[in-house]
Amino acid sequence: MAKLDEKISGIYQDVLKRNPGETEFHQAVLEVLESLGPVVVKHPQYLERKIIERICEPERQIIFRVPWQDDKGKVHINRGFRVEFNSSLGPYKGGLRFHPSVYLGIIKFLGFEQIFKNSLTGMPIGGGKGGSDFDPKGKSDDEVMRFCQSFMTELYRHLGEHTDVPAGDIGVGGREIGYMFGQYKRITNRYEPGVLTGKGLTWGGSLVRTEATGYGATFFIDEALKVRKDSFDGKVCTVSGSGNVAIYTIEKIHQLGGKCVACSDSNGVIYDEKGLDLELIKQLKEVERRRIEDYAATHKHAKYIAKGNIWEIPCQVAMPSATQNEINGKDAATLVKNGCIAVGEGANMPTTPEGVKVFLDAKIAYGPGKAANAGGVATSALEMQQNAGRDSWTFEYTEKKLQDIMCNIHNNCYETSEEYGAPGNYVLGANICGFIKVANAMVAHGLI
Ligand code: NDP
Ligand code: 2IT
Repeated sequence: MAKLDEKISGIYQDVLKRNPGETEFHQAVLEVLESLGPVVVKHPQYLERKIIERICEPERQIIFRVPWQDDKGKVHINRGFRVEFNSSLGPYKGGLRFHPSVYLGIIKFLGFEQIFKNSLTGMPIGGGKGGSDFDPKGKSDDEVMRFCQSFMTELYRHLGEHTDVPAGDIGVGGREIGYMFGQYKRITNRYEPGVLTGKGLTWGGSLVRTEATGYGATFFIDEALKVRKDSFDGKVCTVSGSGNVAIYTIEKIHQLGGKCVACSDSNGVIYDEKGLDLELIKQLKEVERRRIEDYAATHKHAKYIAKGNIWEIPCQVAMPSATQNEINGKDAATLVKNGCIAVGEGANMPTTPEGVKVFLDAKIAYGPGKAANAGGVATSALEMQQNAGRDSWTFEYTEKKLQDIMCNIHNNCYETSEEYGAPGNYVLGANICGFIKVANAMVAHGLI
């Protein structure tokens, strides 16, 4: 990977010093800063106006106590976060993650990535992220509801359709958005669909939002394959995770003629040589909230590999769709050795810096998360558009808009990579293209 430009290196050292212990945030910042050397040569005013320093410092960080009671009446205290990172292109926009591993460093890495991702969508949205170290696993519906109500009892005062608009992420889907929307409405006495996205279809949600991230990541890689005069048709694919993003990645790959043979959860991997039975996965994960291991109970020919490593299964296209740093340098080398020609990141920052280097050196079609998974937040912006116009669009119309957005993101990243002398390097393309738009808006808005 490129070395840090001398002028930028000092900025990075400052980020390390000012944000001790936040390793995921450091990683996300370094990856963007490594792309910016040639940009500050072309645009010296970014250094003069200290744009990079300002972009690395969230505009506002909110940390709060979330007390709730379980079904037995026992009291629990979790920590809630909302990091409002950058509002130069629009209201803060980004998901909420509920997972026991959540701490400030995770929310900041996600919020930082979100700034550039949202810029790439071409929609008027700034960057933010939030969440909690609450673990929804094994909790009853009522417990999840009480937690969401308590979380929103603090968060509501920071939200607004022109201020900050959260959505889902790991551990937050339609159920949680519903409970949070209900509590927002109750506290404020206002029916304001514009304060959250990922809503239910009968109360302000948009068709295609559920499918959007997975579909979008697949559209992105489809475009990258087209550049190489190739397609998904007949390709063997693996998709990590078995949540929202993974499920709709599998669905779109199958629609485009590919065959997904493996998916996973944090306990293990399912390998089905015949191609995954998506209806079964949806029933297990979306309806019954069970573990992926149960797939093999119905489909005896499939193999469940407890604690397995999905990246050891040979594939031509890999779509990491679970969590950060799930592909290390060794996994990346295994994928390339086994004939993988494309990697599309449905998850945020799923590849470690060592892994990214392997993919770039091998010159495979590698779509980094902030470009490849931008379809989710882009469709959230389409939901906001429909809410503002009190409108609702058809599935076909909305999906076509998503596809056009992903095609544009792909082309803009590709053209930027060419302009900066590294054609096909989507990491460079996405970082530079996402950054410049935000930087120009910040210059225009003055020193704030
Ligand atoms: P879900 O909660 O629906 O699913 C998450 C999946 O990833 C589950 O299968 C889960 O397994 C697995 N997973 C989560 N954390 C870990 C971990 N620490 N180790 C191993 N496996 C893990 O979340 P989403 O599908 O919404 O999100 C997946 C990824 O996509 C995340 O990186 C998210 O930031 C990103 N993303 C999501 C968007 C969206 O619109 N939802 C938009 C853009 C990006 P288990 O059940 O065992 O925990
Ligand atoms: O990482 C992401 O882009 C998301 N979790 C979706 C954010 C959103 O506001 O739809």
